Formats: sequence, structure tokens, C-alpha cells
Amino acid sequence: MNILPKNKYAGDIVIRFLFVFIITIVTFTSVLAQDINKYHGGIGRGAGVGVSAQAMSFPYVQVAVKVFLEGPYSTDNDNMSIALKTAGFIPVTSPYSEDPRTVNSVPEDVTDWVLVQLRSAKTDAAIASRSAFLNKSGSIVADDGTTAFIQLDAATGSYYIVIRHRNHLAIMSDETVVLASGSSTLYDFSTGTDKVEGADMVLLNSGVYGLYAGNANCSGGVNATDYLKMKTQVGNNGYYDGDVNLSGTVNATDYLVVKPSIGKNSNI
Ligand SMILES: [Ca+2]
Ligand SMILES: [Ca+2]
Repeated sequence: MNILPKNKYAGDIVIRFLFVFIITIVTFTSVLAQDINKYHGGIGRGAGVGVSAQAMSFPYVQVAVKVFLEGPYSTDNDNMSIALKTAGFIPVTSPYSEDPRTVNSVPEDVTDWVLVQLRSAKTDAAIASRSAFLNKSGSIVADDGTTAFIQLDAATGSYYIVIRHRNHLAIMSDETVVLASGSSTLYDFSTGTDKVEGADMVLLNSGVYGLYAGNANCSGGVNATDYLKMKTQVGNNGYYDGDVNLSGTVNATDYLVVKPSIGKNSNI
């Protein structure tokens, strides 16, 4: 007989609690969404399938870099070979496990995929990694092949820029570079060894520097193990790490490219 009023009272408490809880969740979600849009300007590259870009916005920065690879570089035209692109050997999926993304097609005038990374301190691990295309004139470009900057998932700030290639020695900027989401200033690695940590790149042409070729096994140095890797691929046509001049074929010419780089190391 006293049970009904007690239960009714308890029921009211539960209903009131649920009402307050739901209002709190709705309010919190709304404020959070406003903050995200305010911080990221409502623009992001992190949109997933079936989710609006605005709802999935992440901080990003624009990076504009010029860099040359020794293997495919030619002094004749101050450009790099696009033999792999011409032959249709460049895969639509990036070879770098840090960002193995896939594009619909490889754009024109591309030399190869490279991996761009950002570090907060020289010896820290990368805080962002992005696979991107390197075109024949040394620009790292977006997937359209012409936009001369790319986006990486990081908040506006100062970072060291790391460039990796699957059969060249990695480099890192000697200083931090200020990066933001709405603009980009070109960091030109090709103009001098003072641009890189350790001050070591190979002289390709008068006043033009690039990454050492010959790192067929994608390690931290060029040595006999790279020859051994190439040896297993000699005679093959296609996308091979032993093809250090990116000609589309692994042969004696690649041995000659490796030879001057023997003993070079990159601790990046
Ligand atoms: Ca190596
Ligand atoms: Ca070759």
C-alpha cells in the first residue's frame, strides 16, 4: 500500500536524472562541434566515407618542398627522369608503410612516390607522415600533379621536415620550418648542403644538390648489402628498389650509381 507512492517517487527521480543527463550530453556535443569548427576553419582532409568533412576536421599544415633524387637526375635539363611513369610502373598505392595510401591514377610528369614527415625535435619520432608525388622538376605535389604543396595532419607550428625515398638516403631540414594551414613557404633542399641536418647531400650540378642514390635496401646507409639486394633483381623491368636510377630496369648502370655512394650514411 505504501509501495506505490515510493515507486512513483523513485520513478520521478530516475526520469529527472535521465532528462538532465541527455541535456548535458547534447549541450556538450554542440559546444565541442563549435570549438572544432572554430579551430580548424571547418576545413579538413580527414573526411571519411559517409562522414562530412566538417564533422571529421583535423588540424593540418601545408608543406611546399623542392628536392632532387640523385638516381634519376639529369644535368642535361636539370630535371629528373619520369621513365617509371612513362612505362606505367609507378603503383597507385604508395610503397611507404607509414602512409600506404592509394590514388586513382599517377599524374603526369611524376618521378616517383616520396614520404614526407614532420618532427617536433630532431631526434623525435615523426608526428606526421604523408606519401606524395615528386615531379620531374623537384616539386612535391598533390595528387593532381600540379599543386605544389601537400597537407599533413599536424597543428600549426614549427617542424623539421624529413624526406624519404625507397632507394635514396633520407634527409631532414637543418632548421625548423614554420608551417600553417592557410599558406606555405617553399623549403628548397636543392640549393645547398646547409639545408640539411648533417650537411651532406650529393652535388648534382652547379649549385644543385640532392639525396644520395644507391640505398637499394632502404636502410640507413649505402654499402655491400645494397649490391646484394640489386643482384637478386638484375634483369628485371618494373618497380624495383634495385633500380636506383629509376630507369625501369635493374642492370649494370644501377651498379655504377651505387658505387660513389658506398660508405654514405643517414641517421635520419
Ligand atoms: Ca642500404
Ligand atoms: Ca636502372
